[in-house]
Amino acid sequence: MSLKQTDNEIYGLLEKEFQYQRNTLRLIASENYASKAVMEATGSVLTNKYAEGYPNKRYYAGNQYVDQVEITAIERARKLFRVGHANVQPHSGSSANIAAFFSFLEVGDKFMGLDLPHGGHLSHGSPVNFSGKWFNAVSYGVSKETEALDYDEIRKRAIQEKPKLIICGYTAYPLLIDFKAFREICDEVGAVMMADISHIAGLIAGEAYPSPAPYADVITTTTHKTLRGPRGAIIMGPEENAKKINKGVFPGTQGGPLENVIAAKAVCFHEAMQPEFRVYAAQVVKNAKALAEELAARGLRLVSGRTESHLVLVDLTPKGITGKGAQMALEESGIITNRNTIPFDTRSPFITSGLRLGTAAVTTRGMKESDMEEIASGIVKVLESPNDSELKLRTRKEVEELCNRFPVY
Ligand code: DSN
Repeated sequence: MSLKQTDNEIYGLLEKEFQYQRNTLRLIASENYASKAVMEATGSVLTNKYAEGYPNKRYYAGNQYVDQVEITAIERARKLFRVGHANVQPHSGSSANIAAFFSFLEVGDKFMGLDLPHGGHLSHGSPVNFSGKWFNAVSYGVSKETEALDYDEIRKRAIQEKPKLIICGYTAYPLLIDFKAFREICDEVGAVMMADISHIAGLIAGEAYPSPAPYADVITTTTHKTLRGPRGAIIMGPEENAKKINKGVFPGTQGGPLENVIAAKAVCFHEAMQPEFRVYAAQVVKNAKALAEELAARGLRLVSGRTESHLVLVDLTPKGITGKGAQMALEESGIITNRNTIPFDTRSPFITSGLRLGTAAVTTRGMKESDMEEIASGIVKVLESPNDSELKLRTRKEVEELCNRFPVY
């Protein structure tokens, strides 16, 4: 029986979400629209199969097709990211990061990551997360003046702290990362170099952003952000780290892999190898740059002053509105964003002084630089009058018109 016949309640909610995703502007930097092919693989019969272990070394019988799917995903990930080894089993970005830590660290070991309000991720050492509870996490920050990474300061901090592992790759950092500089710092202090490329994986695959592959000992990434695949993650690294990485995932931190999602990861890697994906990745960055310029021209202050990636971080302090207030007013206008801390934020992560915007999803819809002008204009008008109900209604209608010009699915 179909979902509609079996469970009309959930069917109805999925229908509503489908229309909502179609008719709103999705500017959350970590979201995208996966292809129908990716969703078909995610909803496939592989959801029925247990496959603990690895291809040709499973703990359950009946994996002849599952093995072929997982091997295909591994081979495609290796080719796409030009790495010696790929483990495609992690369920999520945080699961991948837990596994990476367990591959290279013992509980209690010291590691260093970017501070959360400066753009780091929860799993990069936040005291409320496993990474900060089970490990001795120390942090580095961005420069107060430039709001960019200061590699001399990071080096000094690494020499002082002597961490066993250093993470680069972030959640809310708009500029390019100098992966070679991190390699040099890691070599100087004898640390493992871990790159979490969750946000920028699609840009790296499409050659619109430099790759850490020549430098990093271990690379983690989600597959659903700029890479436009299913919700999930992978871990990569040079061939010599294959055993360590695999043990960190299974049996270290996970049981049965989600082979349906692994099939969808394989589909997404195939899509990302096509020439049109390269065009897509370049357009994501062009759109983010255009959006940043238009927002700045309309008086918003950009953290780090600009973007070199898919995301734009806005400091709302001069506008006298909080991140939470801005997120709500924009949501009421059909513009979906997320509040975000900014470096040296004086507000809590629940309120925040910043707003994070990303162009991966709107670029998938086919939008270009000129459309970013329209989006920036709508955003700024709402932020200037967040309590104007008529303006929000009008903006919502304009958003729907824009979305109708760029349909998804
Ligand atoms: N929640 C993701 C993001 O939005 O960046 C990171 O896990």
